[in-house]
Amino acid sequence: MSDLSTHLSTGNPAQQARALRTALEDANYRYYVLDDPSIPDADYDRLLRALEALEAAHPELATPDSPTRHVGARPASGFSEVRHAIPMLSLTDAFVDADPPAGVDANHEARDFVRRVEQALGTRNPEFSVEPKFDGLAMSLRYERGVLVQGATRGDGTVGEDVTANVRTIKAIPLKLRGAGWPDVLEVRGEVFMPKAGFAAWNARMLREGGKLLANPRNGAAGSLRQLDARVTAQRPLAFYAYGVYLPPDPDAVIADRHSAAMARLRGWGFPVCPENQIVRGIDGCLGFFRKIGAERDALPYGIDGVVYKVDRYDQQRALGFVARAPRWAIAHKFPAEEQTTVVEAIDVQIGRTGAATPVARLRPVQVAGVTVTNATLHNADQVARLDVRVGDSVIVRRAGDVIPEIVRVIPERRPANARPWAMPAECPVCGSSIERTEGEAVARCSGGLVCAAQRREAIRHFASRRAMDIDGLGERYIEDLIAFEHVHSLADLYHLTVDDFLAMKRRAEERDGAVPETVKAGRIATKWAENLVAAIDASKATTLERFLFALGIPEVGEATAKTLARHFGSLERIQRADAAALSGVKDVGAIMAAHITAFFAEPRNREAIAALRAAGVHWAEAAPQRTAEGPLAGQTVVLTGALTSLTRDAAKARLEALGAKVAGSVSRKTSFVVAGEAAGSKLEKAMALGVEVRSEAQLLELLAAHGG
Ligand code: D41
Repeated sequence: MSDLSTHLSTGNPAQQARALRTALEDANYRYYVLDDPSIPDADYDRLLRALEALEAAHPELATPDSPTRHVGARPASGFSEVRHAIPMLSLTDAFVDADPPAGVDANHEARDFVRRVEQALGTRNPEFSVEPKFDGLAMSLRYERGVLVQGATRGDGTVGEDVTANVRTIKAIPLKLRGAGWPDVLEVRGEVFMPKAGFAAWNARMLREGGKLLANPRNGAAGSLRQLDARVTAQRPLAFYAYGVYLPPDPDAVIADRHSAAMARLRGWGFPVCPENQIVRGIDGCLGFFRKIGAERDALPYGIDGVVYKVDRYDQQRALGFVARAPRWAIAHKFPAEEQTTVVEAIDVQIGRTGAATPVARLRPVQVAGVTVTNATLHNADQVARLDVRVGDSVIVRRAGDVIPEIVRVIPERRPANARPWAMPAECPVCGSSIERTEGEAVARCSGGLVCAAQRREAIRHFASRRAMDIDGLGERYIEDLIAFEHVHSLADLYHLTVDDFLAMKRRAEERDGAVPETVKAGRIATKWAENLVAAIDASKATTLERFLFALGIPEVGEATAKTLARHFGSLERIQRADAAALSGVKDVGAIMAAHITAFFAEPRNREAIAALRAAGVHWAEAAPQRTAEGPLAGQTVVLTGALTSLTRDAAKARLEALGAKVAGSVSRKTSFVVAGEAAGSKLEKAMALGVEVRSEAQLLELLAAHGG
């Protein structure tokens, strides 16, 4: 902070203004270009306000390149046209062929591009600069004697719109160049975009304040730049990456002998350049980058719709030249579309473990992002009503990363005349019990409980699963067959299964699936298998209260809650006796969860099931109640997602819990932060959508180290 006070108080006003500007420019450079912030945001704001005050008191000190200009100028009456000194070219697309002819690879368009380049240059495996293709708005920035004088949209490539006032508000764009050696006139081309986190935060704020939501980050960027009042643009979280440079008026003048070296010089002058950019050789290098970025796509902080391959050497670019308005030396290799249209053939209801009735759209099979999609979840009846999806509708389906396919919207023009609105059936399609919906809850549930075969199957499957009772070797397939052939009707039945039961089940399953000849050897192997299973079931009887609680499958009670309840109450009897008020007093247990827990234990069939399990020998050590979590991270809820590289997920969980943090399986508004490992998917998306803080594996390790964990 001594630095800050020095800027504020030393020298005459002109010297003070210069010192403040330098400090602010350095802070912007460290933040946006080096991705290595040097001062806290609060200090930055203080410096900025000091400079604003100084410029207001001494208008003669204000300059067009002052960092205070990042906050926006007065409204303009419209945008004037700008003729680009050097035309802005377009990029040819190469698509992934979802259905290539026999013997042809899906990436044949990209291969053809590289082959043409190699033929024209007479070289094999030339060097390519490869870059993500940002989904934003192309921009041309003109600098004269190192000062930003104009920002223009691409328009038709020849004439664009003058959006200088808006561009000045983007802090990632330097108003003044750093360093030395830049030419008198410089045009930098790049993409203005809205990072995913900024988009999510913006929409979260709009939801709170009742403002207008942005449809997606791309529209967010385009709409923000089209604001007539730059003060509005200044509020929007926009960013910029440079991807091209020209020295007007000569289209062939260069600042280096190759594209990558030119980008490195731009970086030194203060322009953000994407850190993912790489140099590769030939088609194998290009496709390697395409696959790498494709795998990292969901975890990248900005939206991309493909990658761009550019011949790196400028002499080779010149030799290749142009076709129409597009360079022959570059191509955009686009990711397969994440959205497709198809038809809803039926809407079924699936019954889950807790009876939750989930509508599922059965779709005419369609390829989306390289995978055949036949089902899309509709979540609940409200979602069906919101979308107004009907059987027979044409719909747009979306599949992003490893996320479950979803219906984005209906195409109303293609609705058949006889399509009727969908309603949740009154009766369970599996057991015929009534489907009921509690006030204030989005889900409807089959009231059949364990009478319902679907709920029974899911409940037993859940009970035996690894994170619950962990019955080794008793996979889903066997459980289905045990239920189908009526060896198991209840949870406790699992503990009465004999070797003969398993052998009988196996025989019937083999008959059903087409008989396998019975040999003496196969018979011995089968007996050993059945003995192992019976032993595994026996071993699972010794468990813990938290596992048992989780295994019971109480609605809303996940692993983390089961653990909290077990710790808090110490015994099953105390949990059973707790009323809704006592339960709601437990950390992270809300009113709805408390109601589910009391309702579960109030149900005689559930109490009988528990008694039967204990009678069969299921047991655990009970403990004294432990009312509060302790440790430096007490009260924090953390979600781990994606692959961690330096430690296993279980190890990370154990270390966090040792420090008092709770590790939960799903993201909610109550999540303190999400740790995103490699290829993090839907949980990361959800965190960003909810505005929950996201930390990297490196930050997690720092946190653990800081607390000696
Ligand atoms: O990320 C992008 N959207 C991107 C766009 C990129 N990384 N590189 C690009 N390179 C060019 C050339 C090769 C013509 C300088 C581009 C674009 N053009 C472009 N964006 C919109 C139209 C053209």
